[in-house]
Amino acid sequence: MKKTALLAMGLTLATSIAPALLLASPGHENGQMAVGMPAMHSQKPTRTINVILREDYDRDRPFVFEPSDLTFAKDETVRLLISNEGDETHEFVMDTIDENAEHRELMAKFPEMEHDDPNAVRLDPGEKAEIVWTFNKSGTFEFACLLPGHYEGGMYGSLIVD
Ligand SMILES: [Cu+2]
Repeated sequence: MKKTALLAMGLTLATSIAPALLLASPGHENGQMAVGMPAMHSQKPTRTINVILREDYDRDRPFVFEPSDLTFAKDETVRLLISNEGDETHEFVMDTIDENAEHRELMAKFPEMEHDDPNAVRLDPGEKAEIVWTFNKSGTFEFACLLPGHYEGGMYGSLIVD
């Protein structure tokens, strides 16, 4: 009887730990990144920011984010509603400037590479997605589209948390 109880306890522990391990992505404990973290369920966004991804071929650098810069207060939780209103596939990736540069180099070598990260979305024309995010670290970061040629074509902006 005692043995069965211990075994049952062992099973409960195992099942309660497994989902947490699955959720934690490698290198980002609890999803915490330099740029912040996915909002906890208990943290409701205080505002929605619409971010539009599109092209404007009248410009020298035709790949466009609207707005072109984002500013948040430290510890703010926001809902980013990201819409691709262009004719090409685009991405929205929030990270440090260095991480984005590294990631961009990788994507230039492996254009088929897809990210499955909470800080990024890739959208086909007409698609929308949302990211609910807590900016719990201050600093100067960047949002960018890392598809080959798009960053060089103007598709990045500064993301400031202070
Ligand atoms: Cu793009």
